[in-house]
Amino acid sequence: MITLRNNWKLEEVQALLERPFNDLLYQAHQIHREVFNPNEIQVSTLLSIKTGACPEDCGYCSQSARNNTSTEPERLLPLDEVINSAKAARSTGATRFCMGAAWRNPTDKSLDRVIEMIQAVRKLGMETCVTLGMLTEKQSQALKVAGLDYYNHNLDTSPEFYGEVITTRTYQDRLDTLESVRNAGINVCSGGILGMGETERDRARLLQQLANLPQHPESVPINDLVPIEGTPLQNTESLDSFDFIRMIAVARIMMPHAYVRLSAGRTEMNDEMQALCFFAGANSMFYGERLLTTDNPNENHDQQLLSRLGMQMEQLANNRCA
Ligand code: SAM
Ligand code: DTB
Ligand code: SF4
Repeated sequence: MITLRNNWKLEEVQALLERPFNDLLYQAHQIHREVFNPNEIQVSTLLSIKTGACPEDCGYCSQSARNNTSTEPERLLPLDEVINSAKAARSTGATRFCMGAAWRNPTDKSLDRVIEMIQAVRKLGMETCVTLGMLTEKQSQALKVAGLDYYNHNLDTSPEFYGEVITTRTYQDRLDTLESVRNAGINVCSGGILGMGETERDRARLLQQLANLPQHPESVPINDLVPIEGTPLQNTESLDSFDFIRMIAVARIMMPHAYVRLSAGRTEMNDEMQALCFFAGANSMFYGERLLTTDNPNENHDQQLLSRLGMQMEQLANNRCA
């Protein structure tokens, strides 16, 4: 029997993270197979629809105007380019198309253009996700009316460590955006980044924040920091692989019905590590050789990996991806 909880205490989360590795993975995997088919993985493809020149100062990001990175700023992509990318993603087997924009928040005018993109991608029979920064209640409702399936907005880290990484928007701003997305009836996609120099306590606090939201996010991306030259975090020591896998397992235990997404950082992970992440409860990933501005494993590699593991890509139940 799976019970959903929204009252996790920090000590409980820390105790889970510190369980012997095999005990933790066994516990997470049992929950995983009670709720999901453990041999299926949901795949989404990303597209950066507006790149760079972002006014925010996120210390990890290639797209902040404050960071001196090699990412070239681009204007909002024309609709036909977005449609062509979505068609290409659909032909490789992706069922969800996620569009990201380097904005603090969208203006109403730019939101109208994104809404056209959402409607066009839906017409292709794909699920839609966008990540556009902060939203007002009214903007969230407009996205819902447009038929948006998921909104991605990450808490990124613990409330305590947050200020070390981002100063231009608060943790509360992020919680407010998540609330407006939830109130509008859009599925919530929210997770974080590991390996930014945070402590284990910070990682526990991130999961506690996510799991203690009034309703668990439907999708929880766990990103391993992609260190980008020219950002304040470029030389951060990488997180131990087992600590990363532990976070996947604890996310699975705390949010049993969420899709836990093995997100950025897969190019640095070997196949065995990814297989352990799937065993620990990750059942979603980004598919296609580009994330937003950085590389992801290519489709051939991922198809081979899934085939070696006897896993399949999840199909849409309602046949929207006909
Ligand atoms: N501008 C919007 C925002 O920040 O909400 C949307 C795009 S932003 C690039 C989406 C998410 O990508 C961030 O919240 C962060 O969690 C993740 N991300 C960005 N750069 C990353 C990096 N170098 N390594 C890992 N994850 C990263
Ligand atoms: C998320 O949590 N990870 C994705 C998606 N949501 C938008 C983005 C990862 C970005 C990695 C760095 C880059 O490619 O710029
Ligand atoms: Fe801008 Fe998003 Fe990058 Fe932060 S993470 S700098 S808000 S694009």
